[in-house]
Amino acid sequence: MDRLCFTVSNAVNTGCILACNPYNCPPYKTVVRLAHGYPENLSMTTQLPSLQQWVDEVAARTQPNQIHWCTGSDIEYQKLIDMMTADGTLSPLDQDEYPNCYLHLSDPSDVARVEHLTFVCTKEQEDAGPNNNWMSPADGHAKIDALFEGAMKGRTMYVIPYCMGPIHSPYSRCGVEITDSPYVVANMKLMTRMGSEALARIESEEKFVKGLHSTGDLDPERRFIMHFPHELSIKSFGSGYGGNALLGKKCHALRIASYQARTEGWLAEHMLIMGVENPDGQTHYIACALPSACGKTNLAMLIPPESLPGWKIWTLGDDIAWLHLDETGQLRAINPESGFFGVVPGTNEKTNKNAFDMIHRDAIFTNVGRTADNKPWWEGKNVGEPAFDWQGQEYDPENGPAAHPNSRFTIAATNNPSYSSLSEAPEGVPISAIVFGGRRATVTPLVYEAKNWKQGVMLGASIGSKLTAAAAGEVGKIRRDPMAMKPFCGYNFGDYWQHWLSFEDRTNKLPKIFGVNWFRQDDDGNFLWPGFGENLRVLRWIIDRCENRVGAVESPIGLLPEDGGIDTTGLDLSAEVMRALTTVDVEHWRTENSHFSDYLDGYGKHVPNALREEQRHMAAELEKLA
Ligand code: SAT
Ligand code: MN
Repeated sequence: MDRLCFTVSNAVNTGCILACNPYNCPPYKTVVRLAHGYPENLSMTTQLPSLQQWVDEVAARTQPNQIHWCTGSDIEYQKLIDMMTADGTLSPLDQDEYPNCYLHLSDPSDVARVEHLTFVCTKEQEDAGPNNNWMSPADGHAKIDALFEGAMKGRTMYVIPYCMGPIHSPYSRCGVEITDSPYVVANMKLMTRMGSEALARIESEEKFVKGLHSTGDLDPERRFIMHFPHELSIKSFGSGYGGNALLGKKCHALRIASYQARTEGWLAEHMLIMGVENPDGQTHYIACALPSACGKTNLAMLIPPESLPGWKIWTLGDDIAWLHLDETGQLRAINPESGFFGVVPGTNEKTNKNAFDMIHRDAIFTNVGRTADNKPWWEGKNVGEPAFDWQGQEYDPENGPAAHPNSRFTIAATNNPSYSSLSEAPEGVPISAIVFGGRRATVTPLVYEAKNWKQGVMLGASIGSKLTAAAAGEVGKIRRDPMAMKPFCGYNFGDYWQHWLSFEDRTNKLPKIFGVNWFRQDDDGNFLWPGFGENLRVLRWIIDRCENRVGAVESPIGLLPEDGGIDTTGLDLSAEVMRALTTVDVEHWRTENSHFSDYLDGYGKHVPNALREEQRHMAAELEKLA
């Protein structure tokens, strides 16, 4: 059972106790505001002087035609959609089969995150760490402020107050994004709790992350995404793409929040959150980190295969988790977002039926193709034929795929058939297991378990994965992506690993940590594991391990499934393949360990001793088997 109810101290949700909230936030001040809630609110202001002053300063610099304070109402959303439809920013799709769905085609140079143009601006470079591009705050401001001069002339400046996380959760944090893009406003409406209620909380707390965004002229030479963690501020110029422009998402909820989380004692992670309910009605909550475009959305919405009757999956989030210890020492998760910004290609009835059904209404599609009868089309849809590609040209396979590989859908989380109403629980859900994964053709087993928290932190820190189309760059190259946070940790990774390790000193109830890899391939490039719904078999093993129901085999990298430990009934998988998926290749792992050691060297004195000791211990254990 997964409803708005919870057990406070138990990692297993065994049923509904009471929909009470032990973490009640203090009541917010009631703010009387003339235009509060009006859809037409060009004159609306705030009673928070620091916010008003910032808005005035931005307006003076960017010189917009008008200022619109967003209420977050449905009427406001519809007006924006109508306006963008009229000016061609959006095209309505076939409203019979895709009611309330629209297509946006972006500038061809603006289709992914731009990591090389993304900076963390701290006083000392080593605070940002080798994992980030760095600029001093003074240089960062100077560089980007120059671009903002007069940038909103002739445009409307939108002020978007938003809350990341349930509006009354003490774990939530607020921000205000100023943007000149109505597309960003519409996406923020689907992805966050934005508008009047968020503004009321901001006015009460008097603390918020400041995010300033302009699409500028989309010139890649005049594009920067700057973060100022010490000032809790973000400035983004020259891109309209999700991860660069929806500032509540990667910029706030990961880069700035990871910095905030370190100082406040929690974790902001690139993780999905899902509930796995067994046939007895017990639900375990799992947080799983996978790099961008490695299937977090598919896993979070998994549909159990027929061979596992009675199991259910509940989705709380597909991208970001904020993890806190409660007063009993239990790790709890909230999803700061309230919508999905998912990869479209490959989504079909088989791979992700929930997503496939869900995106048939109320969705904004970005950079997919279209059929002749105006339905969205993408590679792997398995229905219809493309007539136009993602650049609006007549489809010609010579020009590449019809949908851009990083084309996306944006949709409110409540549209998901497997939506968990616990997504709104202020206290979040208790986490039974943390899972780290990557996209690796070799080396990493299908699943393995860390023997303890320290080994688990090393497991997460040593994740490597093939680059995907979610970031501009060399697709397919393996890179280290610790905790799937390489593009998103707002401070020095060495200090971040130390922060992770420190949780062990604060509680004895930490969840177990696991590694997964759905992407092992044979010499001919065929995937060894069927993936998708069948991944539930692996989750079941993980839960059985959490419940001490099954044994495991010791190895230098952690604990592996015993023969037959993962139920493969009904799968066409030979014992030999299963063994290949669940054994440690000592030579591969010696190389892997040595690469990881070199990688740690790059973080110098910031590498925690405990992490270095774990790495050396694994090397010694592997040596014994060599
Ligand atoms: O960065 S986005 O949020 O646009 C998508 C991703 O890469 O995870
Ligand atoms: Mn992501």
